Amino acid sequence: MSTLEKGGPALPQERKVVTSIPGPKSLELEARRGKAVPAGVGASFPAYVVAAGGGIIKDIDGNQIIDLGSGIAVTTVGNSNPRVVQRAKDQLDAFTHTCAMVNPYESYIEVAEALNRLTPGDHDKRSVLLNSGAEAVENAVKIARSYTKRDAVVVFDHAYHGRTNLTMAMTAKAKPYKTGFGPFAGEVYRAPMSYPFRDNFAANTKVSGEEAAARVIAMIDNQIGGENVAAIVIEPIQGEGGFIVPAEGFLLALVEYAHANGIVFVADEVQAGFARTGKMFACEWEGIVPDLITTAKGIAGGLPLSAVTGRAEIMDAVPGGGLGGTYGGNPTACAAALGAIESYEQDGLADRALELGELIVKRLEKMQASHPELGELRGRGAMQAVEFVKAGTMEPNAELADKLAAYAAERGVLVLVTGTFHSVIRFLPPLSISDALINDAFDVLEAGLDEILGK
Ligand code: PLZ
Repeated sequence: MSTLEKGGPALPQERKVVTSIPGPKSLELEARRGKAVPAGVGASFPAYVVAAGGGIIKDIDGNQIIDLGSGIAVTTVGNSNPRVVQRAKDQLDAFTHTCAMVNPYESYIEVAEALNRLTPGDHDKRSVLLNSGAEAVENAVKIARSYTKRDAVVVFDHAYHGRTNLTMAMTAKAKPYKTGFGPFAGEVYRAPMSYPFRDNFAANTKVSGEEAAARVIAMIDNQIGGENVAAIVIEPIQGEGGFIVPAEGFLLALVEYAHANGIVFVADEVQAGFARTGKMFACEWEGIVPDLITTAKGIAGGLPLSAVTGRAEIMDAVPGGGLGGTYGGNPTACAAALGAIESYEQDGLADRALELGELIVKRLEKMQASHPELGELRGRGAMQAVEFVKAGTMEPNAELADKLAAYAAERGVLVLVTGTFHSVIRFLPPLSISDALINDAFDVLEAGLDEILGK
């Protein structure tokens, strides 16, 4: 058992199903939740948690569930990672809050320094700390607008950037994120994404990264004018959109266009960042150096923290007092982040992400060999997904994704369904999970697929 698995609640690293899932105690809590919490707050796997660590989530009924979601890509270093917990506990004993905008403290600077060091590019950088991914994206746009003195923001099909008013406008999918919540912030323009599976299937040819970028550039030139664009904001691998990995060269061509036109290039690494893809940041796979990078989720091992990191001259364009917030860079979240970053760097987590990715892909390829409904396998490292289609077509198969996720849930395996067409199952295990648990989970998924589709 590795140090990471031993961390936190030291749960036995095995799947155990002792009741139906959700069990009776979880169902009781679900009923209570329905009377206390608004219907708009969903819960896709309503087994109520009492402990989690390694690759296991233990629920209130005593079931032990294999975690292939990491709380949506957050507990990358493992739940209750010992380095995170120790530092957070020490901080809680020292002080809980002063407000970094009133009485600052060293850990805020340490986190900023670590982000400046770890993000791509060796130019002079600054980082501002915030609370959520959406808040980081909002601030990146504020900073880009302040620096460029321009308004327009370019985002992409299938993008997800958050649930605040500006980030809703930037997010692509109407239901459940936008419908009924308008009017949305203005000056947000959507460009076509490079989506190799669908681009190439439809055209029955290969749309290169450069060609896909040319579609975007034509759209910007024709509909906005490059000189009016403050920022191009893109997830280097789209998360909620379905783990869409753009064609090689797409991101680089956009960075070059941005720089030729005085546009700030923003990489939203909220979901793909922090060793998840086998490199500290997903941008590194494409050899690009963004001007600004937004991070959150994996940054602090489960505590709420986010950041915008970027070129000093851009970040410093906002006058004093223009950035901040009561809780931004909360001391306990900063302490946790320092523990998480230590774990990424000292526990070889990027390499572990690659190993896990290889294992997952091997298992998925085996399933794909007998089931053409697995339209495409894609991702990098421990950020992998399968897009389900009706066999031999590119018609999304949301029903199959849902059925398989439900089959897995009943047997104690948590997977998350995602994608614009709700037809993608994504695999985001904590990097503290064992190979044995991955194999056990995929045995369940394989049997599920055979049962649902007929072998
Ligand atoms: N940018 C790339 O993935 C959050 C949201 C799930 P917050 N993704 C999970 C849901 O249904 O709310 C996300 C992301 C990318 C920004 C965000 C927003 O991060 O911390 O949820 O605000």
